[in-house]
Amino acid sequence: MCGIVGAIAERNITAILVEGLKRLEYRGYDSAGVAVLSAAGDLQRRRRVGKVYELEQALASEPLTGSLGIAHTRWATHGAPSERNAHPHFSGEQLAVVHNGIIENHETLRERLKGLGYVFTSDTDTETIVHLLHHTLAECGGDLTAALKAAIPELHGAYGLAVISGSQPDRLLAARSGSPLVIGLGLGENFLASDQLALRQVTDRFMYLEEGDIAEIHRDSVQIWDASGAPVQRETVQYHDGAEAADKGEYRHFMLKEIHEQPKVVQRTLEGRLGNDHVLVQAFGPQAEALFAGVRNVQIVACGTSYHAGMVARYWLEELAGIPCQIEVASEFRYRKVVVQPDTLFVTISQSGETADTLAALRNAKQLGYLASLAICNVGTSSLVRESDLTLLTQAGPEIGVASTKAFTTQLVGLMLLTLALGRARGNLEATIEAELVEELRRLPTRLGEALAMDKIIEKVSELFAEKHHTLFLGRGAQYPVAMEGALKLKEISYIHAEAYPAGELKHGPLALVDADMPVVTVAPNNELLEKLKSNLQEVRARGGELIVFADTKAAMSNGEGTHVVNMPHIHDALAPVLYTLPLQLLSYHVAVLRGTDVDQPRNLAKSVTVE
Ligand code: HGA
Repeated sequence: MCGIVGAIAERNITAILVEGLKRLEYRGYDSAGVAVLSAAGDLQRRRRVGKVYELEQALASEPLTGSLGIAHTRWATHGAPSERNAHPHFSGEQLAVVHNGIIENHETLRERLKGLGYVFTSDTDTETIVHLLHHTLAECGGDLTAALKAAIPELHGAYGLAVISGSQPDRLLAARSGSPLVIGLGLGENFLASDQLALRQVTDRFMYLEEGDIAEIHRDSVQIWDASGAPVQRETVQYHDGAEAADKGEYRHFMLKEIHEQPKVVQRTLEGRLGNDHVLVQAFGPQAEALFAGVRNVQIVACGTSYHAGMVARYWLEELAGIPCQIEVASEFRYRKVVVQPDTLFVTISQSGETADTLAALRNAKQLGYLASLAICNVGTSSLVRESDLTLLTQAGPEIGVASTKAFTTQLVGLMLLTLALGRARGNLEATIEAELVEELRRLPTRLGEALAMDKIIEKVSELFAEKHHTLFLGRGAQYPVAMEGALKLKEISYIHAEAYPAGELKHGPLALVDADMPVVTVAPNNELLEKLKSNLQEVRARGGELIVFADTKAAMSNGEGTHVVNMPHIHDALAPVLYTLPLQLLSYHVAVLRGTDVDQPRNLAKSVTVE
């Protein structure tokens, strides 16, 4: 989290930095700041608490002009969101740093630097970096690049760094370990950012830094050293589309736009991956075919929404592919001793591919003897993808809304492809069933479009929630994780307390909470669990609870007193988790709009969780 932008050019770069920050605001937004070196050689900064808009206002009344600068939008980890803690941090009058990540040995460094006479003006871990660099600079005869190289080994933890100095105005320095950084290449000017999205306004050519890289960026050249200190070339990638992703278009919020993109991006995720009647296993990488035949177990590790996608996949993998599957949240998995079953495929799921806990879990897993690792991820250039043996890229396109929507449904599609590919490779999936599901997958985008057409009805239903403080979400089987995802969406953007339960658990405790002030949301596809689910719903009605049921048209459920049924298009049971996610996303969205919350950037959260 946190967003970094840097620029070195001939023209004034302040507006470019601020525009870049706006596009990165999804990564963190409790405060923002910018430092620019003026033509006269003064390093000046503006910092503000709040969103980038506040910084923009400050710059309107007190402008900064210069052709070298760095900027930052923050999501605090060390020290409260305040102006003094906002980046850039300075040491002396000539040196400025912005940082994404966490310096774990910041206390030791702080004590040491204080002992050397440095005075700290913030509570951040980041300030130790800039003073350490300042101190090292003297030892390196004023050579900023040499000083950065010498200081880096002393930093323990994760960082993406951008550094500028008034004493060496010809360079912008960058270093990456654990937090993504990309260089944007211009003509006679170059840029730096946490995400290429920030720089699409100025260039379409990018160079991604690898773990351990240090870069010296000049106006017309870039030099990179890898983790061993050896000079390296990184590939230049050119993009031809995708710039529009940072635009809301006709929609009021990015989240709504992204919800409505789902038929299109699910279609894209399927493209090139389906044969006539089977999944093309090569979609997972050249070694997939050979590897999948030997997979006897699957371990999935993920966080948040991606974890819910993994939970759905467990039902699929065991039921359709006959493969035992375990799933765990990455922040737990990475810190416990696990027993690895022989021939286990280790699967990670992440939208950004930079999720710190998931990445750490993958790195641990590599030491533990798993058969191979597979990343299901939305960003092809991410660390997770680069460090995994196999990859399936979801084709959701950039997701800006902090609450994940299209990333989740495309992950589900990727996981269904995996289920079918593994089921066949293991000889556990009948060819006719695979062919039927492939056909259903082809129809899925149309079904999703039909589900989105229920928007007006769902908007009306959302009024039931506007004044409520608590809700329950119920589901059975693979719909239980869908209920969990529905509850998470509502929490994230409307701040209503929401809990999900497998419907059969209701009577074991949560039923005690049900009364007229606690709406109960249920997803009810037309499967063999439907009758049992209907009994659970009776249990709720008998306690005066108000029910909102998203039900298959064939489930024969109808409106009644205290029961609001929204009929959903009929769909094959195996794909119901994808379809039933959509009405729950729309419900949360409309409730949040009614309550007037910040839908795209909910409080206390950030996109792409690159800190632990
Ligand atoms: N640790 C730094 C940067 C935080 C960060 O990267 N958040 O995503 C701080 O607290 O300012």
